[in-house]
Amino acid sequence: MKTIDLKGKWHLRNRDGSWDVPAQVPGDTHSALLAAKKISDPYWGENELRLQALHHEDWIYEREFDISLEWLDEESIFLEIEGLDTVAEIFINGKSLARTTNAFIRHRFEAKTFLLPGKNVIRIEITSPEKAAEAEAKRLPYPIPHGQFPIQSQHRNLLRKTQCHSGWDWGPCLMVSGIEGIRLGATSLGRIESLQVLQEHARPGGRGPVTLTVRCEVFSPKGGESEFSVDIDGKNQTTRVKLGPGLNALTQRIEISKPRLWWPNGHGEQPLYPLIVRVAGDETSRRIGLRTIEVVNREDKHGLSLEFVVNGRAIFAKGANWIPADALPQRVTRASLDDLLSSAADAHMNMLRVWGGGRYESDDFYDLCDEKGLLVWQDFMFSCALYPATTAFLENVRQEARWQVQRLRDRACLALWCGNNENLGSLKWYPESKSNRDRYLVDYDRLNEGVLGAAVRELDPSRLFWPSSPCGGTNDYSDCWHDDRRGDMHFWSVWHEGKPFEAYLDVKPRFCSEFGYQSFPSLTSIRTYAETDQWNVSAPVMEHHQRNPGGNARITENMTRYFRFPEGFENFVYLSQVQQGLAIRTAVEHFRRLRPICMGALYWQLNDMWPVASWSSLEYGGKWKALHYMAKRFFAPLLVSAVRKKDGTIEIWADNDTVKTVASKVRVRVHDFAGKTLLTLRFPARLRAGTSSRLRIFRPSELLGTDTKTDAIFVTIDLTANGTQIQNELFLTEYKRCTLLHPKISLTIRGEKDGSFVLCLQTDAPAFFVTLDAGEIRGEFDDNVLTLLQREPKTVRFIPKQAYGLKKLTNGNFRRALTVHHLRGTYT
Ligand code: BMA
Repeated sequence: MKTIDLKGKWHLRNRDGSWDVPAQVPGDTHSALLAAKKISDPYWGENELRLQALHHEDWIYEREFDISLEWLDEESIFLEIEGLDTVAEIFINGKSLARTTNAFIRHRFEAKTFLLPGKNVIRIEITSPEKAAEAEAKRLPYPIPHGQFPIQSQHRNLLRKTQCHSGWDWGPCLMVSGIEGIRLGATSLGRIESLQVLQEHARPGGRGPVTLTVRCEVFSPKGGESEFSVDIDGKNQTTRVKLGPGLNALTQRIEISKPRLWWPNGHGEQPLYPLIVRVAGDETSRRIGLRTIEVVNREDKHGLSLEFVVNGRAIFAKGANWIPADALPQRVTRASLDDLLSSAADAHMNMLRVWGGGRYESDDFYDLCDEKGLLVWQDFMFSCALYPATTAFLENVRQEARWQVQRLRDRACLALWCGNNENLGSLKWYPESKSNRDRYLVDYDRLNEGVLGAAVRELDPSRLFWPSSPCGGTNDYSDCWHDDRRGDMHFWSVWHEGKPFEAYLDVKPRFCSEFGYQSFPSLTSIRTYAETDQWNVSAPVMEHHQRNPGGNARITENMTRYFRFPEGFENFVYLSQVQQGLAIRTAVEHFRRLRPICMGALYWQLNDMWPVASWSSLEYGGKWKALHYMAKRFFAPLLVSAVRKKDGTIEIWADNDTVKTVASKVRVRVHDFAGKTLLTLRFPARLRAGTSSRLRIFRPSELLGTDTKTDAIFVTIDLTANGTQIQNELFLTEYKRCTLLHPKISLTIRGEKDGSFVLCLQTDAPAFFVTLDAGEIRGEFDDNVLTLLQREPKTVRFIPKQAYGLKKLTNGNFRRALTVHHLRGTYT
């Protein structure tokens, strides 16, 4: 097959021609206007508000291309276009070729009769998304409501585009339009339309061979004969096939006798076998990870389980929710995705949920998840809204679902399909659906089971279609937001209902797919959107970069619950991150202790799409917040934790998420705030693989004696195994009640040959949440947010990200950029 790639330079203009700028494809309208200096940075200050008028513009993309006479001899010439966002009409040489209404479909349109030898012009007219959505709303027989966020474009649920472009409680309202991929193909014999690679494991998780069934659909304009070859694992298998006009289904089976299995991060390696299929002069490739994956969804004495089993091994899912990496799609690169996903893997995550208000991610994203062992919980792109069930809408979604399932089903990382985010629960949000639940529930079911579920059952039957997140299981239409017994749970009582962190301990989710707590991004990030005169939590720009109404007040109020109020903006920002980390640590440690009742903890949310106060652990640009450093510890394969129960007893727990039994030594120490160790207890602990175990229960008097108060001490727990030590700590009352000494922290820095810096930290009094920040210098510490004790120096390493435009980083400029914060430093 011959192809002409039409990516590259295009022209973009609005309908009246008042804007006419060069544009990139792949790319988006706003990025093109920004590059041409026609608009100001949408992320700075309150600029976003001034850009809302753009949403009423229609956009016209145009470019020229050449077609040779030889091309026109081919039987079929087609235009392939992907990620055309959203309501558009495509013209070639002034004649209308097609109309599209879905950004999530790859289209192929026959175009031969539109083309001329020599110069041709392609023009794509995109209707203003806001106007298109309004027009759809007018056509509806009854209103279909959707969630409202502070800055919101209306009726986004009527358009098949990234739902959060219309504004979210962490995202700007930038209704971008654009194109992701576009090319022409020409063939006389045929082209590959779809591929599916099924795996049969002789012994799941065992050493037996794996048989692959390669199914290929080939479209041939008029039929003919071809070779059909499959290459994998050094083998080639070729047959001769006859193609009839139209779609042809071809199959080959091929055996891999000594398979190397693909495992989620932390459980083993991620070997990927390149597979190449060639037929009818066309070629396509995949990288196949050999593994079985099941979702166990069983009634048991606790309710209904939700557990991922890979190669026969139950996996505790550790991870977070993923949102689009940038509000301006053009800015997302493979490198920026790699950076975010590497950070996820470094924090021992093994699963990400591609959340339904975003987009089906790019091939780069799934390639990287395959490589890093990050399982993907894949939502269909429907979120926090009701959706129409008109014939046209359902047909549009049917094509989308079929395309996306076919596109992603061979991915090793793909773990499950989920119908939507919170749509079931949202039936209870709107007056319309509260007063006529039947009508909206029927619509919901037509779309969800009738279209999405049906597509999965037909095209990817081995994977579970999970109806919604959260959900109590197939055929359960109840609102299970507060039900911790069944399926997956979104537990939001701590953030959205303002309950204390301890409320996490009151639930026993089977799988917690959302729970979150907000913080501010670092000063480095704040500097990219606010002048220093705005560096105040209730200044207009700081409020603008907070999309959850009441969010800044909640962060502030909670600080008064646990901490002495921090002085100054810098301390406030730092403490907001510590607070967020503590909230999520409380939840995750608890969920891991609940194993095997609970088998997954995906916090809300991994990343940000612009610089903003949010629930993310990685701020926009990828810098780690305190939470991400804490996640690296609370998601680590070995975890030791302590918890104070309501009756005052103190429990010590360990979770072994490795595949081997671990012999460990545990040391529990009680210290006063001057740093004196009042008590030391040591005991061995055998930790069975894949289990969580309670190692000890202490009555308060056993640790405190009879006259020590809870505000006079803190507890450290060290667990030593396989030559390494992990540490955790427990306060027995709120931090604000404890009289902390002012520690003097000293720091030495040594530059290493490999460009990293080794830092050694020492203190003269206990210091808590000691957090290093390298400011503008991109990179991460291998450990951070530390507890420091006298005579127990800690060494950490800073690894700069050379790939991110770093010039010369010396000891001197590293030291100058470095700041150190700790809890006692936040007040005088
Ligand atoms: C959820 C998500 C998002 C939202 C987040 C924070 O439940 O599904 O829609 O952004 O909470 O409120």
